[in-house]
Order: sequence, then C-alpha cells, then structure tokens
Amino acid sequence: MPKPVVDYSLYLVTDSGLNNPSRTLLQSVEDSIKGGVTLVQLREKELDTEAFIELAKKVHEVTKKYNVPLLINDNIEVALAIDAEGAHVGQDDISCVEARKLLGNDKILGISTGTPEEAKKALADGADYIGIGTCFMTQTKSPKRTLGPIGVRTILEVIPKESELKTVVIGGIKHDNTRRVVEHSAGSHGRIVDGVAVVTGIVSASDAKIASEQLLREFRIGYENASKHIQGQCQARESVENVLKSFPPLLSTLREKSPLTHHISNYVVMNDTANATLALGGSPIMAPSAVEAEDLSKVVSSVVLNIGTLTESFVECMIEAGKHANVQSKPVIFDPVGAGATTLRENTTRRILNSMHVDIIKGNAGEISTIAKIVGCDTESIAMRGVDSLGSGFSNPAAVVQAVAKREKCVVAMTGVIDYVSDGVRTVAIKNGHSYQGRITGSGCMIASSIASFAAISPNDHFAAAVAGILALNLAGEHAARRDDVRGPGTFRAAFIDEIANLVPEQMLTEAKIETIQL
Ligand code: 3NM
Ligand code: MG
Repeated sequence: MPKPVVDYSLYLVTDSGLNNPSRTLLQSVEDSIKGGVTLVQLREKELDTEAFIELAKKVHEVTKKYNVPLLINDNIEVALAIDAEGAHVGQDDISCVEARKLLGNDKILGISTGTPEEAKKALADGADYIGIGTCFMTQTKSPKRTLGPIGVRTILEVIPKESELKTVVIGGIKHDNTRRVVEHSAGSHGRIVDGVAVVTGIVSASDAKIASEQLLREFRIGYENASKHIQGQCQARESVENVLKSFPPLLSTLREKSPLTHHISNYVVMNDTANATLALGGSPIMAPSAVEAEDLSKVVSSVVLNIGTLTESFVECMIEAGKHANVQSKPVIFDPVGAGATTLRENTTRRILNSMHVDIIKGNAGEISTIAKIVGCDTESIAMRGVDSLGSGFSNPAAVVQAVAKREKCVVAMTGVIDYVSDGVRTVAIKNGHSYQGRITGSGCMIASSIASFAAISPNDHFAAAVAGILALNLAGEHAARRDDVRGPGTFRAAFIDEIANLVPEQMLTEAKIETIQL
C-alpha cells in the first residue's frame, strides 16, 4: 500500500484520561471525525502493549470506516501489529531514523519538535510531518516552556518553502485561539502550518462533533487569512492619497458615532487619555478588571492595552480583553510603554504579542526596537543603528517600522519628532506636531487612544486609522502651541485637550504634512 495522502488540517490526539466521561473514547473518535477531524493519533501512555493493541484495533475500525488515517503514539510495535497508517514519536522516544527503519517507507511518521534544531533534524531524518509545540500552556502535558505563535513561526521559518515536510501546531489549541495561531505563526517566507493538533479541545469537549466543526472552521479561516497576508493583499489597499482624502469624513463619522473604546491604561495617564478621547468625539471606558473584559468586548468598538504602571491584575485584564476583542473582531491597539525598560515589561510585551492578534502597535523608537527584537526582526540588517538627526536611534526608521509591520501582520506606528506608520506595504512619515507634546506626560498614550477611536470606525483599514489618529492629535498640538494663553507645559496640557475638540475635519486634509515613503 502506498503512503496515504494525509490532510493534516484537524488532527485529533487522544487521551483516555481526559476523555469526557459522558462517552467512550471510541465515541469521541467517531463524533470528532463526523465533525471534520482529518487525522487521528492514538496516544495511550498508560496501557501495556497488549491492551494498547486491543484498543488500537477498535479505533482503527472506526477510522477506516471514514477513511481517516490512524497513527500510533510512541509504539511502533502496536502500529505494525494493527497495520496503522503510521506512527508518532517524541524527542525522548525511539529516534526518527530507527522508527522509519521499523515502519518502512509506506507509513506516515511524525515527530514532536520544540526548537528549530529539532525541526531541521526531523527534516533530515525523513519525518513526514512535525508537531510544533508546546504552543500554549496545557494540562495535558507539563511543558517547560511554551512557544506561542512567535516561537512556532521561528520553527516554521527553518523549513525550506519547497520542502515536503508538513507541520502541525500542538498544545493548548482551542477554537478561540486557532485562527490567531495559524494566522500569526505564518512564516515570512510563506509557510503556514498544515494543521492543528488537539487533545482536550476535542476529547474533553461536551460535544466532540461540534468542537471539531468549530476547530476546523477556525483553522480554515486562519489559513485563508495567512495566505492573504503572505500575498500582501489582506486589505484592499487604498492608495495613500485616497487614505488622506478620507480623513475629514472619517473625523466627522467619529464624532457622529462616538465609538466606545475600552482602555486598560496606566494610573498616570488615565485621566488625560479619557479626556482626549472625549475631546476627539469618542467615548472612553477605563476598566482594568479581567472579570468584565468579556462582557465589555461585546459592547465596545476598540481596545487599548497600555503597559505603563504594570501590575499583575492589569496584565491579566489585558490578556483577557485582547483575546475577547479578537473573538469579537474588535481592533486591539497595543501601547508597549517602556517595553524594554524592565524584564517584567519585556515579558509582558512578549506575552501580549503571543496571546492575541494585535491590530496596531504604537510606540516610540525604543519600544518599537524592543518589539522588533521580540518578534525576531533583525533591525541591524534592516537599518544600521546610529544616532540620526531625527533622534529615533535608527538611521532608517521607516524601514524598521515597515519590517515589523510585515512580520507581525499588523500596523506599526512609531512616534517621535517625525512619526512613521506602516502596514508592511504602505509606509508614511507624518511631519506634523509640536515639541510641547513631548513635554507633558501621556501625549503618546493619548495618540494611542485617538488611533483606537479611529480604528473603531475604520475596521477595514487600520493603516488609515493609525495615520488619522496621529495626525489629529499632532494638529491639535500645533494649534494649542500657537495659542497666546499657552505659556508652558501646564497651560499647553489644557489647551491641547481644547484643540482636540476644536479640530475642524477639513484641517485633516489642508494642514497635513504626510509623505509616502518608498522603500
Ligand atoms: N504534545 P491539548 S503538547 C500531546 O508539545 C502533546 O509536543 C505536545 O494537548 C508537544 O490539546 C501535547 O489538550 C498536549 O493542549 C496537547
Ligand atoms: Mg508531543
């Protein structure tokens, strides 16, 4: 029999101990296949070979009925005894080379990998597929560490695009994170995982068929989105010129609709960001409790995550709010305040980027530089570091912003004397603003709020939202600084809020100093 052609899309890995007690393991397998499972692995760590063979035979009866391949975990003897379609081995089990020898070339062979080195070795050793994990925390195993989508991507990227090796991601995969994992882990060289492998998300679910249907649907959406990102056509990209023309009506719409933005912000700037949001025409809700994040995700139109004055409870709330915003398709704006300053902030930044899809990242040069490091963007090779006249610390800040945006599949805004915004394809420099903005606390955080209000009413073009959000506050900064009653930072702060409210939509067009950057 030739090696079966395998669809890895939804890979059920069984575990009798975690199987929902309302049904047998066999029922779980059959229900899940009816729900769309495309591949099954029988994983029984406690059974002796004889009992394993007994169970495997029964499971194989079911899988054969539906023409779904069955692989046996960590026991080649059992795989051969029941003539399963293949086997899966772990790093601590018999070697891939040994397993291949025993199985022969007509069987499917997979191996668990958790590092780029293990993945390269699996490829060299003749595996058909690798399981990449552990992606998220899971009760099913006690992983030493989790990879997150960024770690998964690092592994995907060492596999040549043309290689036949297939990949599935495993560990903590549930219907509410599948789409994001698949989308986010896609490698910049064009590799997307071929499937998701799931234990508890299926076997412990109250209905294995419904759980499988949801997982498969989410996998396909994630796969499709990732393909579009790779082809650089996720959004119908309006030209920068058309984007700028849309700003006056965009501000008018914002004021008409007054979208609600959930802020998980910091103690220092909370009042100013709330007032800036109101002045612009939006509505702020400042709610730092994880408990209400899900309820809020249903009523708000965008979310701001700001990691200034970090506490554990802020972090939990940000993670919850971000995940639920993803589920509700509400844009998430991430303001990584002081990201590189402490280990806690750097780890929190990594955790946020790994546990949700962030739509827009806004930071200063230092913060964007930390993010570039976390997501594995080699800024040294993109733009030699050095002190430039703009004080950004990058000799080519636009290239850095574009590279991070491309890699994270989101919009990146880097604020400074000149602000840069990119969605990975379109990149602009915004030359509006006033130095007074740098002399009061929270002006950057207010920009994140402004971006969030615009993102709420521009759901299909976050690039437009980011540019408009920055421009609106920069114009207000210029207007405030020109006022006779502004004598220093204190009076500027009050005048700034006034001028955000006084901004006339047409000024977004007539006063904008925005340049497109071709890279
Ligand atoms: N292998 P759940 S994680 C079987 O990292 C297995 O290689 C892993 O279970 C790896 O879907 C894992 O319940 C358990 O999180 C996955
Ligand atoms: Mg494993």
